[in-house]
Amino acid sequence: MARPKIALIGAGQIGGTLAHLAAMKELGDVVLFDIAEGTPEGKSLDIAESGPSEGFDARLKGTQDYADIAGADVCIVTAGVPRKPGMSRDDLLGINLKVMKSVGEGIAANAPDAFVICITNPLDAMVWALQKFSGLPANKVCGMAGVLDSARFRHFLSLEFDVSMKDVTAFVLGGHGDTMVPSLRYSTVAGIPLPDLIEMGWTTKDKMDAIVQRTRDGGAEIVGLLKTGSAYYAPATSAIEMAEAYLKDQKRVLPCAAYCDGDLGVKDMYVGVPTVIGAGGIERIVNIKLNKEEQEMFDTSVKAVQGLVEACKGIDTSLA
Ligand code: A3D
Repeated sequence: MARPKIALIGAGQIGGTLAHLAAMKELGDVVLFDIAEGTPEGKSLDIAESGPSEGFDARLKGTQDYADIAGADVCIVTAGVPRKPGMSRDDLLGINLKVMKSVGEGIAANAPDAFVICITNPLDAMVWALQKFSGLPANKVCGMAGVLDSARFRHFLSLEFDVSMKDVTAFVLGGHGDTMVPSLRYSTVAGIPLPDLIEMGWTTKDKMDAIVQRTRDGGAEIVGLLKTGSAYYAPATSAIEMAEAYLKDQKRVLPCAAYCDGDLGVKDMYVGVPTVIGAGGIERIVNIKLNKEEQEMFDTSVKAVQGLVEACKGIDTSLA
């Protein structure tokens, strides 16, 4: 059986890291696409030359031609511009919307059967636009954010409790922005929910609130440290987790920006919700029950995403 084909649209910081991870994990052959001449070719060759030492079998190709992504099984989209210090994700809207149009058309023409994972910010609005521009089925187009936000939350929790992060599960819902909803009730250490751990004296509500806020600010913390560009190791790793779930039909339960058509009360929008990812793409949305406080936070987050979607419709009338 031929190896799967993974197309990476955007060969910048995240794109290059995705290519390296996909090759090292032997998920398939990799095509790196970018408009910047030489960048995808150079990164592909560099990564391919790490193969003999690492011992992986994967072909890598860099290109400026969409024809090279033909028949891709997975497309991961990072094309666009990232944040600089002082910028919010939403400041990227106008520039990245135009990029989504060309990427959507390129995927539709060359890889219409692919599972598409968007990473470009502002995430929830960009994945919505990408699905509209590409016309691919909504269950085959999703956005990576929840896996990353949950990973950040899990990392901070594992430090707070001094336990392995393997035993920490966490859920972050809503839009990928300042209004995201890290859920204490649905986050656990070995199955013990965080509110119980507060009662057991393992931590305090104040410390949990601080960790929730640090999770919300997780992207900005890294932008502030790097000064040029935004996070890329953890974002790439998170998207690879989703791609692997699809390629290996793992039926992983992962939070991601999925198309909601009435799910969790959200209509015709992409927003972060728990999903099941397998060979069918987004096979299911897990319609969890939110309590009053969580619902209010989720509604605020959905409203923020709705504002960005309306802004997209204002910029590109074909989306209205
Ligand atoms: P960067 O290193 O600048 O790479 C972006 C690449 O896109 C560059 O190589 C550009 O040449 C290329 N590009 C620009 N326009 C096009 C086009 N029309 N077609 C093809 N390629 C194009 O950025 P990065 O890799 O650090 O980040 C990529 C995106 O991911 C940004 O929008 C970030 O804001 C976003 N991001 C999202 C998350 C989430 O959790 C959702 C996390 C981190 C970054």
